[in-house]
Amino acid sequence: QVGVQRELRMRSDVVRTLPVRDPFSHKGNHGKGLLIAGSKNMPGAAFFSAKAALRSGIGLLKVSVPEVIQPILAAQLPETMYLPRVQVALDGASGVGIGPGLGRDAREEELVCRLVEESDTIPCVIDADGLFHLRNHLDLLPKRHKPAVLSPHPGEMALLTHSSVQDVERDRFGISKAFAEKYQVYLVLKGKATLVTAPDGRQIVNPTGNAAMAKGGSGDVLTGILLAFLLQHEQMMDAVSNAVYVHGAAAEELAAREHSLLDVLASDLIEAIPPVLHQLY
Ligand code: NPW
Ligand code: AMP
Ligand code: MG
Repeated sequence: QVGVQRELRMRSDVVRTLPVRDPFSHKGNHGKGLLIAGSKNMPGAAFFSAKAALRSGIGLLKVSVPEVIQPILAAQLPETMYLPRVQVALDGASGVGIGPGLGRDAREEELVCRLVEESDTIPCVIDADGLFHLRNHLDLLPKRHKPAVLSPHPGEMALLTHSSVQDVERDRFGISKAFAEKYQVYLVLKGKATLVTAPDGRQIVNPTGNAAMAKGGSGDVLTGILLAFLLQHEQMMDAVSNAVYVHGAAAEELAAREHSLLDVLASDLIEAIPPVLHQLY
């Protein structure tokens, strides 16, 4: 078909494009991430995204959560800094992740829109409830200088396109391309063979992953890897494709060793990032 640019992400593409750490670098060189995630009933989502970002090389991370869950998270994850949700501001961040476990309280809608506007020139990943709050404000996306990255599962994609999950699954390539071009975003349509589409319509199919990932929290892990990789790669398409590849490879790594497809937890996926990266470097 004329004009169709689709490729399968190969292991060699990932190996060739993973970031190289300068021996003289310091933490400030590897991204200052701000993650707006978690709520009273979903502290875990914030934990998964934050820990995955740290395991994926991010230099500094601030997590903005409601004050009520801050002590629980701080006890579990002392490597990050915490910012009360009410005071959230970009404040020198070089990349933002918005949405995992945020909840659907209407008060968060304004916050999501403000951050999408204010993070105009830096990478911004929007997932989960961030997508829910943005669903009626998609016109903010093409105004950004730096394209945003959206990572919907098919249910969220149906919400964004006012269609059904069946419609999305029937034409993953076409629906992704139309959306990414219209809103000028990198679209990560999750599922078996996650499909990444660039704002120019170029598409990359991810070969890694398995059904062990069909469990709560898996997507939240990907948000963290995406944020970390966007702050360390030169090219956004490489960052996004490599994040999706490593996320799926973590599940394969677990299934190939001591796990079955039933017993893998989101926390296990995070702990499988190190062996996957070790093999790729
Ligand atoms: P059904 O009915 O299940 O078949 P929602 P969510 C549909 C946080 N989490 N993959 C699905 O259809 C997230 O970060 C916190 C997935 C249903 O109608 C979010 O902030 C956790 N869904 C929040 O929870 C662990 C598919 O979409 C709808 C689908 C809600 O996120 C869990 C589900 O979407 C979770 O990550 C597909 N392939 N196809 C924690 N421990 O803190 C169709 N659907 O309502 O946005 O729910 O994804 O769980
Ligand atoms: P979420 O629904 O946001 O938690 O995201 C689920 C994650 O797990 C996405 O990255 C999906 O691509 C992945 N996933 C879920 N089920 C499967 C499956 N059957 N095969 C491969 N990947 C899957
Ligand atoms: Mg999700």
